[in-house]
Amino acid sequence: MNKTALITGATSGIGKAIAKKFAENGYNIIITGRRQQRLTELKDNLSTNNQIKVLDLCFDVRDKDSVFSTLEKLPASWDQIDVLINNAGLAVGTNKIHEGEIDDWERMIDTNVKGLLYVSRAILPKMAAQQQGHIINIGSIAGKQVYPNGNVYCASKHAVDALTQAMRIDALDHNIKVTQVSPGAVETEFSIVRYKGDKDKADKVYQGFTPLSGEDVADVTFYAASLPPHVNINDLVVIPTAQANATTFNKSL
Ligand code: NDP
Ligand code: 8X3
Repeated sequence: MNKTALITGATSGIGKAIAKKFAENGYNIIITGRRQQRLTELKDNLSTNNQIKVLDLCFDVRDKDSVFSTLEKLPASWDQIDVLINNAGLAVGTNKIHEGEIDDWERMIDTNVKGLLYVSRAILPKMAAQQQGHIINIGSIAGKQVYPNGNVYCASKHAVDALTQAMRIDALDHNIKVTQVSPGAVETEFSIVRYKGDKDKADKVYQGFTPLSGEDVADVTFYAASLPPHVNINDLVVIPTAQANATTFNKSL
């Protein structure tokens, strides 16, 4: 029987690549995001090209009522979720804290921290009841280090790091694996969102070195999900070869 993976934020970048990777490897997949048209296109593409089923669910992870009403009433054939990939997230703005936009802070905390908690709270009881499951949280190098002007985004990803550790402790008795995948620079729509649509600024982030692609992160995420039942990767930092840490790049290669 096919396993099922639920991927949040599958309309773009890392989440879309993860959906494709799991679909190509025989998982039935639940894809979520706020942009219905992209979900529909991805669903059509993945179900045409793979012998699997795809369920698309359009909701905002910040909307507590939508998250619970959607995920607690999944059709019976979708109710066993083997892998949850908490990927939906964003950075918005690069202001220093004393010049920070409160709305930017709320978007990041509500999405990256509270949204991840809502989705996990809806799915974890199902995994606990079935005495198996795997939660994979997409953290970041920003959850390992704080860098200039990263303030609230870094704090939100440090929270993901802490919540990953907490989930692993709390879910241990239910045979649930919990993994964090923490990427460095990945070229997606991430920087366009961070720079609020300024494509020139976004493009500059990835100039002079080869960043990761969404597919690179999808490969390591799928590897973490493919290990034998007794083996778990707790934490996996995946970074471009030309990046040593959050702020140190070799742009001369
Ligand atoms: P993208 O902007 O390309 O994709 C972000 C995804 O998150 C989209 O599918 C978007 O869907 C979804 N999303 C954002 N806000 C919400 C929301 N409120 N409700 C539901 N879905 C939402 O960026 P990435 O693929 O790069 O980012 C994916 C994850 O990877 C994020 O958690 C990010 O922090 C993390 N990350 C990214 C890195 C990078 O350098 N790119 C490095 C390290 C970590 P939609 O807009 O349709 O709702
Ligand atoms: C995204 C990578 O370095 O911009 O999480 O924080 S970074």
